[in-house]
Amino acid sequence: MTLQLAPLMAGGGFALPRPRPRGPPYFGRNQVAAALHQVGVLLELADANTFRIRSYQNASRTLGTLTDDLWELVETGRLTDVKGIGKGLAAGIEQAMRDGEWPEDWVELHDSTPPGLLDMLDIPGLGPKRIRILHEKLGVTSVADLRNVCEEGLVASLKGFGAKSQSRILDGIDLLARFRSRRRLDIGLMYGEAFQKRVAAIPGVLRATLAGSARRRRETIGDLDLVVAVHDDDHDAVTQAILELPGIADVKGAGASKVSLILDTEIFDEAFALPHLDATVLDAIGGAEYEAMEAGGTIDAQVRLVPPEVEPFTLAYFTGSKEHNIAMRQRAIDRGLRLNEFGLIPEALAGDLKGMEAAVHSLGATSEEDIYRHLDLAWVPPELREDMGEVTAAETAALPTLLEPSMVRGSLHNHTTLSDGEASLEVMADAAQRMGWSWLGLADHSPTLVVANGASADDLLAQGATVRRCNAEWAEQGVDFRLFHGVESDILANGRLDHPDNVLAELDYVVASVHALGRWRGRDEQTNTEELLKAIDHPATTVLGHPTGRILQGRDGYEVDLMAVLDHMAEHNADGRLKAMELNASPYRLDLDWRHCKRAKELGVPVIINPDAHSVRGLTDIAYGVMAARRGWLESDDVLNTLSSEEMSARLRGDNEG
Ligand code: DGT
Ligand code: CA
Ligand code: ZN
Repeated sequence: MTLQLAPLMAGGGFALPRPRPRGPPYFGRNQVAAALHQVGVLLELADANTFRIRSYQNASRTLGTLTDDLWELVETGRLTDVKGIGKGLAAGIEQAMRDGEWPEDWVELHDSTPPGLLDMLDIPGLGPKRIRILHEKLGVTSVADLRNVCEEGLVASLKGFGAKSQSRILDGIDLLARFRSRRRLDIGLMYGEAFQKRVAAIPGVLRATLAGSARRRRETIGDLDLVVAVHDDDHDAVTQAILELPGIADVKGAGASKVSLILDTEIFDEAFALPHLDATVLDAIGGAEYEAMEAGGTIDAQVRLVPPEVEPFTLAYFTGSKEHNIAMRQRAIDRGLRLNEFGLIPEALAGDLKGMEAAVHSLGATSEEDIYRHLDLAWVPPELREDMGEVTAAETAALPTLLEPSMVRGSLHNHTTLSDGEASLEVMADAAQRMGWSWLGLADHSPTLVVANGASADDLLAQGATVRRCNAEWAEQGVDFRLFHGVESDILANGRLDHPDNVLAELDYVVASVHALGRWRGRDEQTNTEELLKAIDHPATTVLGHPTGRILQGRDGYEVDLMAVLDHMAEHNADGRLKAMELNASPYRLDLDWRHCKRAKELGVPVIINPDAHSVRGLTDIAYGVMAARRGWLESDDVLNTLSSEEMSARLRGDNEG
């Protein structure tokens, strides 16, 4: 199935790009290529002459990879030298770039096409030709219509479609809805950091900082917020430079202090690529269709440009969360102050003044710390700004000293080629050492999980022999590194574990995980919770892996009372039996949710942040786990990852004897 990779696919909608506020040129090369592509698609929807469709498609493709400066070609009258651009197209392009207006027939084509058909273009696997057929034969005019006729089975009986493509269209509609709404943290941060770097490098920019949910490290991001400090004199030039950055797919608006943009993958220096994913995860989020969608994806970004003396207030405001802001504003009001994105202003001085005019009376701040200090508070790390008790903690010097990525010395749940990992034990161990870790736990899949190439007991025990040999070598060479040998044992019916007890007893630890999600998701919370408690009670169980099975933007977890599970684990730990809760660090999971991290901490249940790595690169997912842990208020002592190899070894041994 081919995917429609429209330049302005997700979030961008299917509309002709808007002109830049100042020109000429009013449009850049990418925007012209996008417009040509759109016209090609619209002509196809309208069942136009094939040659005409081709000419737009080819011109779009040529411009997409053109290395010459397009505007220079226009100005020197050499546009028709470009292969595939005839006189007619050249005239249209020139007019658009000079005057900021697309040719009338292009606009007319857009206006005459039902908007619902354009929406359908974003459904992965559905091209204009098939949309036209669906429209003509079944009268479909919207995505909702399309869902209905698919559910009624009408698409399956259409010539050239069939049951398979009908169910694929339904999957595509679901995928699109999820993809459009919010983006996972890893993707959002990739765009956000690339954009931040490009803006920070613009002459005249004093500081550019990512704010919003990206700065708070929420597990999904709605849109990016960038706060830019710039002197008034440089304001216009900086705005213009931002609009000309690579990767700006469209400009939704550019006002005095706010620029709204759509970013696409050209923002990245290198070709956009997703890391290797474990097959179950990839399947849950849409498989190859999802990968292609991500490669052609976009994200919205709001940029705020303010003078440096206002910037700390703007940064604090747009970092949010809204709930944290409300709590802060109330605290300011209690002190006769007005807090907003422009300043912290004594009400008595502000009077009827508004916005920046009132802000000239603001208390001074050179950083966020100053704002918090004015309100008798310690600075609150962005990850905690959710109105979950952080304001009170900041008042009473009770804020946690949050876990830092550099404190991590190892993790317990990682895969090798023994099951479905990409790298051998040796390569994974080497990568962990290069990350500065002192230990690494191997937990390959157990036999029941055939799809993940679960290893037999014999193979598992042979891996144990290799682990012991490696550990002996490192000890001899005085290398502070060791492997721990575990397994990711599938939780079977009735809370039993995969592998016989005598095999499990040979291991340093066991990560018990649910993988048979079909069974678990079809059941009630109480039954699931009871089975999970049984699995935890097994003497071999050390860690509960990805506790809810959720895949962000993919599928909900199974129903389970995690508070009860945490209570139960707390009892074990109080009795000296190590039962740790995994915080699965994969940005696709972040399971344990940060809200439950806070509860684990309160109960004294140790958390282990695990990348669930299936490759060397997968180990670096630990960073997302640390972000989630910070949102959950976790400190060094709350997680097992910060233990030395000696300490970790002792904890695991204690577990075996207990
Ligand atoms: P997102 O984009 O949905 O992932 O989440 P945020 O937190 O980035 O929210 P966004 O982009 O709507 O706005 C950025 C920040 O601006 C938000 O965290 C707090 C602040 N903000 C926006 N609207 C309001 C509001 O109506 N009241 C207050 N107090 N703050 C607001
Ligand atoms: Ca946002
Ligand atoms: Zn795993």
